Amino acid sequence: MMQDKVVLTIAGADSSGGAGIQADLKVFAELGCRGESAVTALTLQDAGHFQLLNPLPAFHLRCQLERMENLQFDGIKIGMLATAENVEVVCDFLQRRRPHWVILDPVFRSSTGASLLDERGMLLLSDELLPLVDAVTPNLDEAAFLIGSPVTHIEAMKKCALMIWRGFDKEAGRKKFVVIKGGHLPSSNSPTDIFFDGTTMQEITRPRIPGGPFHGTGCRFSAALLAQLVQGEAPLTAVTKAKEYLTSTLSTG
Ligand code: PXL
Repeated sequence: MMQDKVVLTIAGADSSGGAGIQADLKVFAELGCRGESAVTALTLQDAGHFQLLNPLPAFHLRCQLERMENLQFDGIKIGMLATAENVEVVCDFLQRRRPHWVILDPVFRSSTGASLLDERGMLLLSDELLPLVDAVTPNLDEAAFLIGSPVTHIEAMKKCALMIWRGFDKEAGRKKFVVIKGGHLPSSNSPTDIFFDGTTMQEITRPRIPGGPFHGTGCRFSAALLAQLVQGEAPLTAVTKAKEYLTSTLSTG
């Protein structure tokens, strides 16, 4: 397969392979992109258990990114950052180099409840990093943190999408958008995600994939979304195609 688009993931390494860097690189390859990576932290985990988190020193992350000065990226995906210092490094990097698409998956906790970003990091991500990116893909808890109030139903998700969108720096030539993932909405067999790009507010409802919850779903969704965007899909189509990709890979294992 031709892999002419080059994408970078900045994220944690997952020893179980289901989330983080390992998952992102698999998705990029499956969807026809060449993936590069910069590691922010090492994790030790296996099915359902999060055992250890070792953030990398920010200097190490900075060096990894500096080594990529000569590569041309079509897109960047930002996942788990672990520390405020790593958030600062990524902000610096984006001030100097920003490809057409930068997606932020604001990872705060693992599905098993472990903290994946320190408190100052969460604030910095919200205040400094989020305005710079082109798209953000929070789940309900992450969305609630970003706006400072609970998000528990569809109308609240729409209001939240609008508030988050208003927090983006508006930049000529960039079509920024928000996707709020409703997978944790109570008792829904067909969860709804909300898409908002400043003009279109769209509900996207799909049947829940049987057999879940699945580890690393959020990582794989945002990686697939980036792959679609850099290959020229419009944002809303990219979101629906990324969801279809997830459904097909999760249901086939
Ligand atoms: O899904 C959140 C996530 C992101 N990145 C890494 C992870 C996890 C969850 O465990 O380990 C590296």
